[in-house]
Amino acid sequence: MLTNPYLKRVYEQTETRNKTDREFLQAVYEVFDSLQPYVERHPELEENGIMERLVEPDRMVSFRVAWIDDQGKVQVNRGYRCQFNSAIGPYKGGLRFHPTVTPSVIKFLGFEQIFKNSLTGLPLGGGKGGSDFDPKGKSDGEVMRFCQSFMTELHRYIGADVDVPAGDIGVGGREIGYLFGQYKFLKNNFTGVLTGKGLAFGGSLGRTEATGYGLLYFVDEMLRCMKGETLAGKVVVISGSGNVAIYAAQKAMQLGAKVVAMSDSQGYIYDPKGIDLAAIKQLKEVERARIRAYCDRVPGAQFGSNRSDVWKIPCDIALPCATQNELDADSAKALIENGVLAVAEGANMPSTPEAVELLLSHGVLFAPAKAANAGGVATSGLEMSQNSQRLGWTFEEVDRKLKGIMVNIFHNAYDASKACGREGNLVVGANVAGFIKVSNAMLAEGIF
Ligand code: NDP
Ligand code: 2IT
Repeated sequence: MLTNPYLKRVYEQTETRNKTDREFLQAVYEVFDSLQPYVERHPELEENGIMERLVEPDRMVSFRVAWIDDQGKVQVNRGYRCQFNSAIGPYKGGLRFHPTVTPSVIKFLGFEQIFKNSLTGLPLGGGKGGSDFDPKGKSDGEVMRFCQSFMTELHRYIGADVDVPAGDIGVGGREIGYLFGQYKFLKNNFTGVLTGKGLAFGGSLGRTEATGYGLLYFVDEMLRCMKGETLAGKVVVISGSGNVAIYAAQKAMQLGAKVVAMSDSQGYIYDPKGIDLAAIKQLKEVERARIRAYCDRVPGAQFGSNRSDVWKIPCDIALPCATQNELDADSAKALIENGVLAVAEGANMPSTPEAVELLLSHGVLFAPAKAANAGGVATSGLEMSQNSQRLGWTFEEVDRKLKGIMVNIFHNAYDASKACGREGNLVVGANVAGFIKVSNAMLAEGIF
């Protein structure tokens, strides 16, 4: 509960100003709650209005995206870019194309990104963008025309040293390619303005795998340091079957775990012998099909149409890798009853506050998104470095750096939790560790 008068006052102002922005308020509340002991010891934060400034984005643009579908009909979507905070580097964060995208979703993601990017140790500010466009069921031509139109407006606001977007839900290699092409065409300028690019035009080896791999490097270190355990022989359940979920599954298997379930928005599959990842990749990366089809191809697998039932499958490690608020109190209870050892968030804010509370109070190791899924943006930062150098590093070099960054993030969050008297609470640790660097930079840079 918020008891600190300064944080309480700023939170109430934020509520008044963002009345209907449920996800954004949820993200702000969690960060403020974690920061109470730190804010109490640092009166200069209130004196300099740090929290008031932190919750108000530097700017947020909203724009019309008109495009022509395959029937020749004009379609209109809404696009957004939220440039939240640039205290420690150029704005950096993904673009999400999904029908559920609203200003609240973009602001919550942009706000989380500030602290996540700070935790990577790289000079990256926080931002996010996207559109309510749904790439599902669209032809490549339609996706291209949408991306071109989206970039026709977005290009005014971004740049390699200003704001560097990347992928998120619904934005993968195909979309980044079209967006990059249009930026280059409009500006007549070949620059690292987006990350997650194809390898032929400035992309980094390892970026595709980075979020999922990074998540498992974090889990591996957390298990080792907090429980003296490893991933070998552990049973893992993963929600989602997109970019993050697939490479989380791949690394979990490489580290000796057995992944028995994955999902999409239409349901989940349970394969007690262990998921055949090649079949998932074929379905999701090549055919863009529904996960249900896995059961037609792999004997012995079962399908369930209620996607949240995936958390009822007994497991040692649960990795929510789909979307926000997908793991609620009932799901947390089911996981706890089945003896789950750790929950680590590959998605952004996938666990509801009630679920987080239950997991922590039952001694489940809990790795919060802004620490555990930071490997994606960290590797985007490495892509930016390679672009600036006009060099490309080997997969091994990128992967080694990614692992080092994830191990560091775990220790920084763990040490910060200890310093706050909440040892092992990585929610508190990650929020405090991410915040300190950003607030120190804001204090040094003056008021604006
Ligand atoms: P993808 O678009 O590749 O995959 C998204 C997956 O989540 C799909 O399986 C999708 O199912 C499912 N999903 C999406 N929306 C919903 C919903 N409303 N309900 C249920 N399932 C849903 O996205 P990513 O893998 O890139 O992103 C997944 C999560 O990870 C997001 O929270 C994102 O913000 C976060 N993240 C991504 C990073 C990255 O580098 N890509 C970095 C850090 C975090 P379906 O296909 O049926 O829609
Ligand atoms: O949520 C995230 O960190 C991302 N979608 C990745 C952002 C990035 O800039 O690579």
